[in-house]
Parts: sequence; C-alpha cells; structure tokens
Amino acid sequence: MSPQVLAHQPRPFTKILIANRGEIACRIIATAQRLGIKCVAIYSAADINARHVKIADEAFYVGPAPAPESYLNSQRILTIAQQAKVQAIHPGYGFLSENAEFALACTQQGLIFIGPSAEAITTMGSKSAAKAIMATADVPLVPGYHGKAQDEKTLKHHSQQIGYPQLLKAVYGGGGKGMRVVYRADEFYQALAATKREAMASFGNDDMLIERYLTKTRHVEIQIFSDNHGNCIYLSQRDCSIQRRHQKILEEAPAPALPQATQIAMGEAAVAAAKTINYQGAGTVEFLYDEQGQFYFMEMNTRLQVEHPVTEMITGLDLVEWQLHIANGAPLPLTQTQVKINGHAIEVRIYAEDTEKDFIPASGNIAYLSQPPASQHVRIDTGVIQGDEISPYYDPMIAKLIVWDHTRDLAIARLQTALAKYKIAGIKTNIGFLMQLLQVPALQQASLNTDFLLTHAALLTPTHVNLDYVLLLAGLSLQLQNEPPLQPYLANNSGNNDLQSPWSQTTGWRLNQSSTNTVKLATTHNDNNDRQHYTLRLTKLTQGYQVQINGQHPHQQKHSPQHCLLAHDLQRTALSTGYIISGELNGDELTAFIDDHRVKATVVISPLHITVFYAGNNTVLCRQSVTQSIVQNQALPSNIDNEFETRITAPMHGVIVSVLCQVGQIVDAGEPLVVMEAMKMECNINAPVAGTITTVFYQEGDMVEDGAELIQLTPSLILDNKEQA
Ligand code: MV4
Repeated sequence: MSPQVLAHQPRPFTKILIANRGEIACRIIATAQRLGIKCVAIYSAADINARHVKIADEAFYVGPAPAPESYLNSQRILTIAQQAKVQAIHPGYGFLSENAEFALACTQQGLIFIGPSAEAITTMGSKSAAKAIMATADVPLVPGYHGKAQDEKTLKHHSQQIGYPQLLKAVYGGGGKGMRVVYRADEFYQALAATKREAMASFGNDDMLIERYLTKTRHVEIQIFSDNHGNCIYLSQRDCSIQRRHQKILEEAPAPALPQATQIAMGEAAVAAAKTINYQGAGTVEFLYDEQGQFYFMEMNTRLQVEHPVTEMITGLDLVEWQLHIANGAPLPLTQTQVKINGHAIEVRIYAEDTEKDFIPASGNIAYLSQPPASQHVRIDTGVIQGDEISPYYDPMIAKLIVWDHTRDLAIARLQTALAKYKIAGIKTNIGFLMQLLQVPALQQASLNTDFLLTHAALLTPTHVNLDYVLLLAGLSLQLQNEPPLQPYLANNSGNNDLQSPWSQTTGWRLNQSSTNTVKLATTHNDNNDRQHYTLRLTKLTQGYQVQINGQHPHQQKHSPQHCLLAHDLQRTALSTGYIISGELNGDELTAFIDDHRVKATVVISPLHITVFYAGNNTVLCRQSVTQSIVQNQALPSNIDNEFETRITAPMHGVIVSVLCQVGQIVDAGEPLVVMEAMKMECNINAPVAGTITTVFYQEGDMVEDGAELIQLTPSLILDNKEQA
C-alpha cells in the first residue's frame, strides 16, 4: 500500500439508505448497524410490517406494492434519501442495483451509490460491449460474433462461420430470456426472427450475438473486489450450476474439483476483466466451465449477488462491510495473498413455491416457522418471520440457508440436518425438493452441470410418505391437544376451565360415545381437484388409543417376534384390530408410539389444517370436523352426525368470482353455490347435500385461502332431526 493510501482516512458513513427489501435489506442493515451506521429503510404498501422495516433505524413509505411504483421508483427513493440526510444508498441486488441511470442520479445529487460507476454498469449491461472489452483483456471468450452490424446477411454469414449447435443471445438479455439454440443452418432465419421478437418485447432492443453452444458446462463465477486505488482481488469461486430455468437453487464455494491452475487462471482473468473497465466495488465475473477444463467469459454482474454468503463463509469476510469501506474511498483490506480459503460452504434458496405444480410461486401466510439454530456451521439470511405474508408482488424467496464445514461432504451433511429442522407451514415451499436434491448421488459426487436438474428430474419426485402414520400422528395430536395430562389439570385447575370443556373441543368428541372419538381429515386437493377423506376412530384404552382408519384394519401389522410383550401388544392382541397409539404433545413437538414404534414429529394445528412434519416430509391435512351446531346437538342420533360435511370449503387458494346462493335459501344436492377462480381456471363449488344455507362467508372479489370455509349449509335431514328433538 502506498503512503497516500494509508494517509487517506475517509470519514465513515453515519447514515445510509437501503433501496431494497427482504433478506438482502436485512442483511445489509445487520452489517451497517454493527459498524455504527444508521439505516433508513423504504417500504411499499405490502411491506409496512416487514422485517427490514422493523430492524431499520427509520423507514419511509415509498409507494404502492407493485415494484415499478415502489422499489423501482428512483425519483421517490432519491427524494427520501435527501429528506433522511443519508450519505449513501445501498441498492442490494435486483431492483435498481444494475440501473446505470439510478447510479448516475445518485452521484449527481451528491449521494454515494454503493456499487460501481454508471459507466461500468452500462458496459456490462451489454453482452456485446462486455465481450469486446474482455477480448482486449485476453479473457477467454466463447467463439462467436458480437459485432455491431445486425443485418440478416451479416448475422447469417457469421452463423455459418461459427457452426452448430449455436446460441442466439439478445445483447441486452437476461434471466434466460431472448436465448435460442440453433441446431442446423436451415433453422437460422426462423430462430433469429423468433428470438428478436422475444428480445424486443422483453428488453426493448433486439440486437443479437451468436455463440457456439457449449454443452455440459458448469456455471463457475468469481467474486471480485476493486477499490478506488487501483487494487483488485478475487475471492475464490462459486459453483452455481444447480439452477432451474435460470433460477439458482444451490450454490457452493469453492467450486468443487477445480484444478488449482484453473482457479488461479480464472481468478486472474476476472481481475483483468475488472481492471480493464476501472471497476469499483463488489462484482462477479461468470464463466462457463466445460468438460475439457476450458473456461469462457459469460457475463459480469455489477452488484453484490444473492449467493455472496458462501464466499463469506469460506473467507471469513463480510462483503457488505467491504462494500461500505470501498464506497467510502478506503483501500481493500487485504491483498490477494492475504486471502485465505477455509473449508466448504453451500447455500440453498428456500422458495415459496409449489414444486409439484411446475414450481409456480406460492403466496400466502407463513403461519408457522421453525428454523435450525444458527451457529458457526449454519447461517440463515431471511427477511421474514412467522406470521408474515409472502406477497405475489416480489420474489418468493423465503430464506437462504447457508452451511459451512471443513469438507464438502461434511457441509452436505450439515445442510441435510439443517433442512430437516427447517419447518414451514401455511405456505408451500421447496424444502422437500431440496432435501431430495441432496440425496442425488451425482450432487454428492459433485458431478455438476447446468442441465443437472433436467438430467436427474426422475430422482426428484416426491417421496412416498407413510400416510397411515401421518394420519395417526395428526389424529393423536388433535386428541392430545384437547386432553391435557390428567394429573397437572387436577392439581392446578380448581374452577371451571372452558378449554377443558367438551364444548370447546373440535376433535369430534361426543357425549353419547364417550369412549370413541372421531377425527375426520382430508388431504389437500390434488391436480384433479379431488381429495381423499379419512375418518379415524380413536377408542380410549387405559394407555393410549386404539385407532381405526376408515373403519379398516391396518394393512400389514408387523409383529416383531423377538420383542418383549409391551402393554401395547397385549392390548392389541386383546382387540386384534387397528393401531395402538399413545404419545405426548409438548407445544408443537409430538412424541408418539405407533404400536411399538417410537417416533418424533412436529405438528402445527390451525383452525382449518393440521400440518405434520414427519420423517423429512411435510403433509398438510384439512380438518373436516363437523359444525359446532351439530356437535352440540346431543339429541342427534349418533349415526348421522359425522356423515355429513356441512363445511363447504375452498378447494384452492383463489378469488371468489360469484356467490350463487344466499342465507336461508334451500338448495339441492349438486347445486352450484360459489364460483371460484384460481390460476385462470374457474371452478364451481356445489352443495354436497340438499339443505339450507346458514352462512355465506365471502362475497365476490374476495381472496380466499385453500381450505377456507365458504358456505355453511345445514343438511335437510339434520334440520328435520332438530325439529323432532
Ligand atoms: C451459454 C450456454 C452455452 N453456450 N452460452 C444462460 C444464461 C445466460 N446468461 C447465459 N447462459 C448460457 N449461455 C453458450 N455459448 C449455456 C447457458 C446456460 C446456463 C448458463 C449458466 C447457468 C445456467 C444455464 C442454464 C442454461 C443455459
């Protein structure tokens, strides 16, 4: 370091604005506050109660929920920055982070944009400009054409020169859009026209470049850091090959099995790339790495990336701290040789999505959230807490789970353990999918390429869950929830306690069937919009319960002959039917005996659902209890009560298109009551039996959750009985 650099002691920032939301806003705030910097958050109408707003020192409303009106509203954000008197703006990733105009506007208003110059952003935003610059820095490029001339003849000429297969790429493309593989010369013109149309629609520019299409490549990227004093270093690599439709799912550092010489050559190429454009701050240079061990420049991202924590875990550095120092004019804290790489880190992205329905983003409430404890091995970056909504306006990422250990194998084991402890209910997530992914031998052997998920799709089908067990655990939990341990109750409660009252119970408990309780459960709707219904009959034994599912005996009772005869065995022998279960519920944690098998599960009980986390699976069951009025009607003959489902529930999350009935109306079985719409498909909700509408819970335009009660209908038969009673 030169004496001048050492002499340069910039005054640290005291207040910054974070022009972002979610986990990255929280992550930036954490470092800034640790450094004594005050943080100003911005929030859209959807984020008033968001975690990033709560942890910030102050926060300003930025605009309505849609991103163009809030987190992309650069004018409004700059106004807030002036009003809040911040010195700098951290853009995070996404939103305005790679918007050159915004970076320039910040600078022009005397605010420091925590990132590179507008010029560097502009250059790297064009794939052809980036390639042209990289060529001057001797960074290896995929053979192809990235010239200015865009007439069909020129493009066709270069297409012939390059050979096939080749890839047409939009110069301003991103996210896998505006890209097409051309396998034969005679496909060229048609592919060109289609790709140009797509590019024009998506990016407002249809300039193209052509590259030789490389197959079986890995995505390996280099984290670089440059200061304003001419220093630039690289911080190992990350392998981000495991992605689905250009959405990264798992990232790791360092890139596994990369020869030392390649690590150095790639790192130095990335530094050369950054130096050529006078880059400042954090950046990532992406390469394609092929089976021959060659690497090629793909693009440069001029921001802090989502997956930066894996680099932090293996270097022990805080990259946001570095960004703040460098933006403030300080020199890089380390030289290249001082950078030490230790162990292996893996990150998985936990998304709110339905992995069984083509990974469509899920939105809704995180009704339950239980995370593995953070440690030197486990880090969780998240912007949500239990009870928060995942709104449809923004990226559905719930959290990043990052693990570290001395070796890749140990890190995978850590990740498996941590994922098993990651429990979310109320919204669909990809956690089960991630657990399966970690079981794939090719993943464990680091046999990676960008087609990984396509190649191994067959191994990533949902695992078979023992539904009997899940039903038993659910039934037992509902039973235990309403039946606290006898001794403590007698000891501690002397007066009336409504919670103990049979009228408060929702398990289907009945006065006139004192020893047998009925629990009705149903699976959530499948693709064909139907569900399986189950009736569990629990008969109280001296210890635990004897349970029948749908009145049937369990399929194959496994008796272990060597096993000593336990009380359970004796009772089962006596009854010679059903399962014998018992257990204890401590909060959400259930310990149960199912026959002789002692198992642990987590159960989350809500008014409409019960979610059972068991053996790495998460099963949501709908509670199909009968309505209170029927349960409370002691005069009802016991044989009809449970056979009628009078709760008419939404088969899916969606919008009420129309309500076709009103309170008091007498309807026939099969008569349509409500029309719902979800994912652009309409569906009628019909009366399951003839009866009288007693309650209508929603009106046109309302949004309803899957399983929400829509209509209450009292079956005619029941009314008749009531009148008799
Ligand atoms: C490629 C390629 C093969 N050959 N270029 C995808 C995103 C865009 N930024 C560049 N991409 C690719 N460019 C040539 N000449 C394969 C991909 C590619 C890919 C790259 C990184 C990570 C995942 C990918 C998935 C499909 C295709």
